[in-house]
Amino acid sequence: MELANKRIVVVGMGRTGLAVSRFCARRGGRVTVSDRATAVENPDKIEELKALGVSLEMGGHREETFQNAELIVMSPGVSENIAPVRAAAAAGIPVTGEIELAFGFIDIPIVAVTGTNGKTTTCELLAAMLERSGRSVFLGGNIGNPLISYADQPRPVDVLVVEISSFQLDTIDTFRPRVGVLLNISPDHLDRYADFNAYAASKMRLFENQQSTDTAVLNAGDPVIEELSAAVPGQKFFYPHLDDRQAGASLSNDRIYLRWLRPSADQSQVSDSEIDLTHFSLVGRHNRENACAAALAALMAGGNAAGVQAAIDEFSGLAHRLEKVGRVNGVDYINDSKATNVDSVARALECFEGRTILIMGGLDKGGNFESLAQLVASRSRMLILTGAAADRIRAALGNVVAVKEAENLKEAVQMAHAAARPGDTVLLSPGCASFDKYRNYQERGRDFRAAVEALTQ
Ligand code: UMA
Repeated sequence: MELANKRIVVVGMGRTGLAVSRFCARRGGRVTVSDRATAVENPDKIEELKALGVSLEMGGHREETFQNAELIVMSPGVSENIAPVRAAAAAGIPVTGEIELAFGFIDIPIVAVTGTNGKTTTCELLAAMLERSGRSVFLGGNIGNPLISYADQPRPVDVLVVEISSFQLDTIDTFRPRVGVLLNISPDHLDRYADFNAYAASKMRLFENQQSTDTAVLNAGDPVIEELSAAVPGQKFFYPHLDDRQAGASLSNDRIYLRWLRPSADQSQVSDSEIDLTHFSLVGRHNRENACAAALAALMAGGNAAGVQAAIDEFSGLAHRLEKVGRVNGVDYINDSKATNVDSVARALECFEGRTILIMGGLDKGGNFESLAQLVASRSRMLILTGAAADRIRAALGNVVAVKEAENLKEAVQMAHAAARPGDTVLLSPGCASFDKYRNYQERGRDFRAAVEALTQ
């Protein structure tokens, strides 16, 4: 795509908007970045953009700016439904997203991972598997490192591993991953989508431009994926049950059995590999399933079984995802701040044998908290609520468990400390976004860790 001299409006000035503005301006685009906020997160970056000739429109999106554009590039956190974008699209002005824009400038095979939960862990594991197989990798996308930053300063790598959110898929047009991985689809972001079907359809767009020679790695244990996968055009590899399928992965307690097709010029050769999970340090069946998906994708993207095994043995997990941040008086404190939807709270609760004191709350994304009732009743001694969604969660779960309410996370941790008995687990698994009180889930997780550390000071 030719960007020189094009009037480009970049919508949103977060990480994506900054990277897109830089990219377009360096290619001669006449860029305006428009943000509804009056102040931005990275004021130091403003000078850099100004030096590149980028105009800044802060404190709102002006209809006229959008009508004047020849191309509009959305940040994923901004809905295409906002009025100036809708009006511009109706006037025939092209509206795209960062992933689509980046894709036009990239000619290295892309392995893309989406799903409601587990994307980041799977991407990190997959990248490690490829690296331990001797492949060089760029890891980016929704994980926090915009894909366009790779297109801006390409380095010679063998594979791009890209985490993709539904928001990012909403603005694709030709984006085509050679290997697409879909981990699961459960209700999330219902504050942005009309309903669950619209959200699920967005996730399935990962495969819409794939061809028969491309690969789709699909979770057969997810009923929504099972139903929607018939329309996937590429070669399908299912996990975590092989059944009588020709290829895919089958998971038992401590082993993954992989049957995969080695792509070759004339015909596909079937290969069998086994991966030992004895030293895999992540808890929960969902993480072993994620390992199946990562292993299949790694093998299809040029990795080998030895590299997959080495990464499985070495992987130590990620911060804010079932991360143990302390043990006080025989009680474990677990930071699962990344659990921003209801399904991820369920996965977390399933991981702990003993009783939990569960801390939930934050900004409500329209989740169905009632669906947690059985698990909370059987696994939790107490539910401590904090943040904007507290009333809705109390209404949904208040009849199955003792509920307390805390002003903030520090108070929630102190309450949990007072109520916990040795052998219990105090689990922060909010089931909500963090934006009511924090800039992001990482900040919330760090606040939780600090409150736990303060218990022993
Ligand atoms: N804004 C407007 N107008 C609006 C709404 C927002 O101007 O109507 C502005 C805000 O004032 C802010 C900017 O848009 O300045 C924020 O844009 P953004 O939310 O797209 O944030 P980025 O920093 O660009 O981060 C995005 C992803 N954020 C979202 O999808 C919400 C990051 O994923 C991603 O890491 C980053 O791009 C790089 O690719 C975060 C996320 O929460 C981790 N993702 C969701 C998830 O994983 O569930 C999808």
